[in-house]
Amino acid sequence: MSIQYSKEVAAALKSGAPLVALESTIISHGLPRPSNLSVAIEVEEIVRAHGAVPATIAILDGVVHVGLEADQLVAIANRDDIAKASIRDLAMISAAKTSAATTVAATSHIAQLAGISVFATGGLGGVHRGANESFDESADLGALGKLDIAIVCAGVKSILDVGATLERLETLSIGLVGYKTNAFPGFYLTDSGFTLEHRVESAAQIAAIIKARRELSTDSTSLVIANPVKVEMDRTRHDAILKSGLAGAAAQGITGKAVTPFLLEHFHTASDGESLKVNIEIIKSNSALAADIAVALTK
Ligand code: PSU
Ligand code: MN
Repeated sequence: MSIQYSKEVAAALKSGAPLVALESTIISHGLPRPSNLSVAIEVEEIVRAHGAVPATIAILDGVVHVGLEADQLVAIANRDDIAKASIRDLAMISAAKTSAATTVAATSHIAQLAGISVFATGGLGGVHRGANESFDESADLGALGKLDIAIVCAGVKSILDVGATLERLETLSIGLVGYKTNAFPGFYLTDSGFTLEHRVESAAQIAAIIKARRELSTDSTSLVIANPVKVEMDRTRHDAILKSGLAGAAAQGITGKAVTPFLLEHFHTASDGESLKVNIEIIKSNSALAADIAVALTK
């Protein structure tokens, strides 16, 4: 696989400057236009303001990019031919010289290849409701069970089966800590109702955990840092929209990789942008914390 680094990322890799990987599925399939582009740009700025270098990852015309130049970020946000790629799709997209945004799984895979160890996203993929029948479990979990990345997220989306996802994280030996919280966040909600065993208060503490993982060789799987959003969605509204979204997906026969984008879009439309506002806050806050962790790791 040919990998191309942006000028900024290439320089950072050379000098050992702190780097933060960013995914592109959120840009192409998770946020509506035109806010997707402005958020992508703003998130990169936040990472820089916190002293790290952003590496947004995507495939354009068969080339795997680690770090996007300005026009490439525009392409990912606005082009209509951007597929959604998980790890298993990478080779096909690359060989066919087509384009794709990368999920948490695919972004983690490429970040590890590039030697980047900290990643910021919105919410992880997980076990879907009804997975006992559909077997729909995101490839994000399997990927985090075999790659070493420290990923900052706001938990998993409430559209998923949160309890089952937590069980799978445990089975796969994926590390899990709450940032200034004892409650596993539910993406749009600050508390999913599930309690966390480990809580940390600072980026320095997270960096110490990452170093201890290396020393103890428990770094053959990933570390999830759950960072709850400060202002959550209205709960009653959230629950109603979730219900109508799940019913809509079932009625329209939405399955496979289309499920997550469908439900996110439903939330954004049905909440008149309230969920979008929360979603954007989540990505910004996670990027800032990821940058702080990357910087702390260099100390
Ligand atoms: N969280 C968001 N927005 C997103 C996603 C997660 O807030 O768009 C994306 C991520 O790229 C994640 C993917 O890896 O959804 C999971 O998709 P699936 O459930 O099909 O594995
Ligand atoms: Mn799925």
